[in-house]
Amino acid sequence: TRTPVTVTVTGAAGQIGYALLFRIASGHLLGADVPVKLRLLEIPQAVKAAEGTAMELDDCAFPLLQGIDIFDDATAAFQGTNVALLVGARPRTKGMERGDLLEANGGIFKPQGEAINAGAADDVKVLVVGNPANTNALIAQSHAPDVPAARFTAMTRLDHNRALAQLSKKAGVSVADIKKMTIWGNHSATQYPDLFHAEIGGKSAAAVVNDQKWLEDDFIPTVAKRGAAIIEARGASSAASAASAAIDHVHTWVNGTAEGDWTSMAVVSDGSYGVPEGLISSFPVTTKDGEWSIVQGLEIDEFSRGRIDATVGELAEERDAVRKLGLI
Ligand code: NAX
Repeated sequence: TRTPVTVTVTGAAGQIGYALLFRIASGHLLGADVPVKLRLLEIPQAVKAAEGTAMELDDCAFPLLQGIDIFDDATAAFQGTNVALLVGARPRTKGMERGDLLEANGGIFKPQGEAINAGAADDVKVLVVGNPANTNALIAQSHAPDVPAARFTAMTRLDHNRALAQLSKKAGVSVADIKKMTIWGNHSATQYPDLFHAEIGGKSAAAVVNDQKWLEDDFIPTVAKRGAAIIEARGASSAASAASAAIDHVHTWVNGTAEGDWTSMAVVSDGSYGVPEGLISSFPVTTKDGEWSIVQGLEIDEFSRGRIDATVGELAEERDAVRKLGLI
């Protein structure tokens, strides 16, 4: 049998945590033959609720689940962790300015970065889900100098999956027939879902659909504002779909992308496609043997260039704001 993989989940008592933990424990994160040990991090007030979720995990009698430990201290929670899912974050509340939001999250992601630096396993992989995800990942990464920057990623896989779903409906094809979808930039309303490089049956999806008005006025805003539409309909923010995307992100990172396809991950920029070095921005990436690389050599037309520049510009502003606050 394989050695167990230790997975730390923050915000474990929240709604994404509730949808995520059962799938990790049942083997969907890493594989049906990989035993897991869970370490859950919560704030003190939510530890009891996390204990309730742990009771339910016990009651599922998952054969792969080799233990659950619950913490309210980040240093302890990240001790020996191989996969860190940073879900817990400070949500924006009424009257909060962007600076306040970034500062409040800096108070969470700076110590978590330090804790990962101090105690995580050498092969640690980090996925930040908690918003503003890209910039929270940047904060954590900048406080973990001993961990390669490439190990800190943020989630745009939900946006990627939303884009697949919208395109599949429009084109009347299965999501499995769509390859090379890309989300560029920030996990925010400025993100750019790119249909020019996406393919249906080997042809550009934009050409197959051949409807620029739909692409600009319907597809892009529907994908970018889907989170708000879910809140409006469900009365609560996306949870099961976000958890499913987190599972997909890590599963792809660990197990590799398929030949002839890629995925979307927010990763530290090396300057590719004019994205300033060091920003954590979503790119088309392939993965192999547990490492990602940015797909190179794509031609970017004027329309895509404008969209990419806008979302990357927002990321640069967020970076400047957290730098000014002394958070990076
Ligand atoms: P919930 O409010 O249900 O749960 C968050 C949990 O985090 C709470 O239990 C809270 O006690 C805990 N928490 C807060 N501070 C913590 C800390 N310092 N350490 C450990 N735990 C802490 O939110 P939920 O719906 O689960 O969403 C979690 C985060 O995901 C939010 O920031 C949300 O904006 C973000 N999302 C990101 C998405 C993405 O695609 N990147 C999509 C879904 C989601 O909106």
